[in-house]
Amino acid sequence: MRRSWQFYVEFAFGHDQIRPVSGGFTEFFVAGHPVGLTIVEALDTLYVMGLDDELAQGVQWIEQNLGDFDIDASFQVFETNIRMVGGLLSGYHATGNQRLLDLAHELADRLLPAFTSSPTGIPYRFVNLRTGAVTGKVTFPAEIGTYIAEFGDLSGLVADPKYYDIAKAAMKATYDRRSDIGLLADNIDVETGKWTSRRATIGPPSDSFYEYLFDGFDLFGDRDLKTWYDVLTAAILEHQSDTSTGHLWFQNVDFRNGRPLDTRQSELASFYAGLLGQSGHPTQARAYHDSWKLVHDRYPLLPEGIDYSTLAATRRGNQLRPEYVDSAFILWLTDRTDLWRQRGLEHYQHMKQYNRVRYGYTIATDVTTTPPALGDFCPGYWWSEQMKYYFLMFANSDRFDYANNYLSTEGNVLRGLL
Ligand code: DMJ
Repeated sequence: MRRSWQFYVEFAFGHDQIRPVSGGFTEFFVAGHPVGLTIVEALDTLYVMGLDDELAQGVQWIEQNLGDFDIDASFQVFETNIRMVGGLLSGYHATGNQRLLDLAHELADRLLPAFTSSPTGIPYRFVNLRTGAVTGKVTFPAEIGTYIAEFGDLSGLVADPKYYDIAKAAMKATYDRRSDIGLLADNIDVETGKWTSRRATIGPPSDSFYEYLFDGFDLFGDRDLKTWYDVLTAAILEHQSDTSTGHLWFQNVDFRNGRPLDTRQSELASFYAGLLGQSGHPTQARAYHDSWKLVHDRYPLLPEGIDYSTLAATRRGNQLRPEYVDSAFILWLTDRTDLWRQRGLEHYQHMKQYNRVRYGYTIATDVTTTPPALGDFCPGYWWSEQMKYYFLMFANSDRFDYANNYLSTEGNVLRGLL
């Protein structure tokens, strides 16, 4: 982490992401409008690791350069929330620096038109941070329902319930449109509230909708969210579980009748093992993580997508993804079985062996070759997610409450920093 940070500072400081092979950089939200994404993502990871000089350097850059978010450009509401609002909030929890909270507050305010200008309460996908103009009227469950952790935390910190309420209303508007068998489809029109697809999936673009129903209950004790989570999860377990290969997978089905559609599974869906474990389904959690372990045994790095009937890679790259070790970390926190640390260690060792390049860690473009072919890009979440999970599993950190904590979908610690 320290080595990668130093290269980021040397070659890309203030830009959203480093290109760790060439020493270049790239922006995540809008070309020409860097917002220091890597710095914001890294703050609480630097804190738990005790990298206090690097943390101070990052906070100083924010104080000196992130004056406000008065930017005349369209930002993706979901990504801005989980990465920037969440990163600033976890940075605030780590440091107590009021400027970080003020920036999170201001940015959340600039996202609000996505919700308030929607006739259904389901947010538009993009908002111009200066003008509040919205675009993107077909959206997805994850982009509708991944706000309650950050917005709820903000509501508590600034004593204004409106952020929590607006996030919960968007989730309810989606939950209320579940099918008769209790499933959600994965595309919906913001303005009409009508589904524009029939596919139910636990992977993207639905994944973190389910995560934040449970998380909203976990963080705020909201029983409505727990009921909605339980109803949708019961339907998923009934209609989407597929053990025909001898291993547990979650098939994509028609949300109206449960008819199987295909056996494709995104790597991002591996997060679901952790969610099942957290929410009282340990048997399925173990079985689903075991299924992904089979994939991990076959490829040096997990492919972005597989067909689980054959384990063939349907998408050959790997965007330096954290989900497998995210689940291992959550499951280890849940039951402290050492198996999960072994899986985390193996994931880490493979990353060190295959993804490490001159100026940090990079994505792979093809995991089916030996060694994997690499790209030239380190995503922001790498700084917030897997580096924190690996570290916390082995560090016995005195800056993290292992018994009472909350990590967001982006790995931002919103409860449990000591
Ligand atoms: C992260 O930005 C978050 O975990 C999000 O919920 C989806 N996945 C990416 C990383 O793969």
